[in-house]
Amino acid sequence: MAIERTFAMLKPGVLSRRIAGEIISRIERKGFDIIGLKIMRITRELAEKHYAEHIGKPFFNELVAYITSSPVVAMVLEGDQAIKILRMMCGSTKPEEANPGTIRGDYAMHTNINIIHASDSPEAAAREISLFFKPEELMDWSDGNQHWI
Ligand code: 3AN
Repeated sequence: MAIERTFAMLKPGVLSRRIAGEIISRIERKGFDIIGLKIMRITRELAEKHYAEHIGKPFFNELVAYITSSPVVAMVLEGDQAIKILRMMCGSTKPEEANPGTIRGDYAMHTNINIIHASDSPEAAAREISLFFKPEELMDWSDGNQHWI
């Protein structure tokens, strides 16, 4: 087993569409432990840090404007190979390439508003978790079901 933590974010629009519960439900059913969860409004400063790798790209300003435009749901998820498995569940960045059954494949039409973010590497996960959550906001818990997941 390789227990990992990953950062996930339901982007602006998800709360307005009333689909946050459905998406979180998929994540829970898969078997992830939700160890951090909050609704927040991302500041421009945080957006620029989070998307630092995209500074200078043609879509950067639009991306920051979008991600700061209304509240997001930020999460820290834990589980065996959590980073890779959550990325698989999200599907490809471009919704037209995301398979049906993935979150983007089922809920998104446009790359610039592709509804969910998930860390793409252990380094990104560590960086993003510390950007969005204080250590005391993360809760380790065990329900005795791990044997079945
Ligand atoms: P992913 O979110 O799948 O890791 P990244 O890191 O390449 O994809 O892109 C981060 C975010 O930037 C995407 N989720 C999307 O919102 C936006 N984005 C990426 N590529 C484009 C693009 N070509 N046009 C508009 N927005 C984009």
